[in-house]
Amino acid sequence: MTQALIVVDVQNDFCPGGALAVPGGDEVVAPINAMMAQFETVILTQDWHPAGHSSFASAHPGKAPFETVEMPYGTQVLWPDHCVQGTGGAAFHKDLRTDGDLIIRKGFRPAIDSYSGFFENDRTTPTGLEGYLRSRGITRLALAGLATDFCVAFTALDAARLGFEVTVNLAACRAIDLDGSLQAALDQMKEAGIALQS
Ligand code: VGL
Ligand code: ZN
Repeated sequence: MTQALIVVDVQNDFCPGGALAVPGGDEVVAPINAMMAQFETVILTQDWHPAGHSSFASAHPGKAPFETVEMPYGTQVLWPDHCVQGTGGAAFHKDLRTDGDLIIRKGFRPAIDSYSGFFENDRTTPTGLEGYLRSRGITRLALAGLATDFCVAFTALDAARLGFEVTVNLAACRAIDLDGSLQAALDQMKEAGIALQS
């Protein structure tokens, strides 16, 4: 099998009641569990920040969540504190199947955020996921999870840039949609030749 499923950040903090709740975030669990049965290789990503992470508004005096700040690697949206390592908010949704082959944690370096499962937000520091997939002979990827316009889109765009054939299952994704970020992400994914499935 040359195809893998990547399940992006289906964690409590991105579900209703969580610190950075994505509207309808928990609705992806059932369709993703069903998808998992169709794939021999399943990888889950997990947003995994140290307390005080530089992507948190609380780490920037005078800044509020959803404002932006200039970092050495570019513009960074500031988020409410979320997915802090070892907390319940960072745990996977309790109904999500987590019996995949690999869990890739990201966003653990204090000074840089990582939306993508492949590269941190400087778009160059690798997570190791590419090597894992290549050494397993995987060339095609299906993606689902949270959030469509941030971690799913960044992962999909990096995958396409690396030469993987990518499909995003939009029915199993939900978006944050900050100032048109969903439409922008959909346009960028289409432009990159990513198949969008609804
Ligand atoms: C995400 C914002 C901050 C995501 C993670 O999973 O889309 N968004 N950290
Ligand atoms: Zn995060």
